[in-house]
Amino acid sequence: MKNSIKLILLTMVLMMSSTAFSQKAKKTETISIKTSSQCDMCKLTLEKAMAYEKGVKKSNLDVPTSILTVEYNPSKTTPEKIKKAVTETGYDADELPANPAAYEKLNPCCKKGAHK
Ligand SMILES: [Cu+2]
Repeated sequence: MKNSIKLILLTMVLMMSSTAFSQKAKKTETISIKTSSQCDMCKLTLEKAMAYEKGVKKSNLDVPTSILTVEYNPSKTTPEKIKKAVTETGYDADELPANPAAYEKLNPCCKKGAHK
C-alpha cells in the first residue's frame, strides 16, 4: 500500500517535471535577419533597440555578415514584429525596407554606402 502511494507520487513528480521541461524548451525561438547594418555603431544601435523590444531575450549582430540573430519568446512576439522593430530603427530587415524617418536619424557612418 505504502509503495503504491510512493509510486503514484513519483509518477506525478516525473510528469510535472517533464511538462515544465517541455514548456521551457518551447519558450525561446531564434531568427536570423539580414540587415543593412555596416559597423560597430550599427551593432550598438540595433542591439539596444532589440533590448527594449517586447519578447526579445537576446540579440547579436554579426557585423561582417550584417546578420542579426534574435532569441525571442514566441508567445510574446513574432518574427514580423521583430523585423518591423529593425526597420523602425532605420535598417532594412530581409525584404522589408528601413523606415525613412528612422534612417535619416542614423549616425552618418551608418548610412548606406558610408563604408564603401
Ligand atoms: Cu553603423
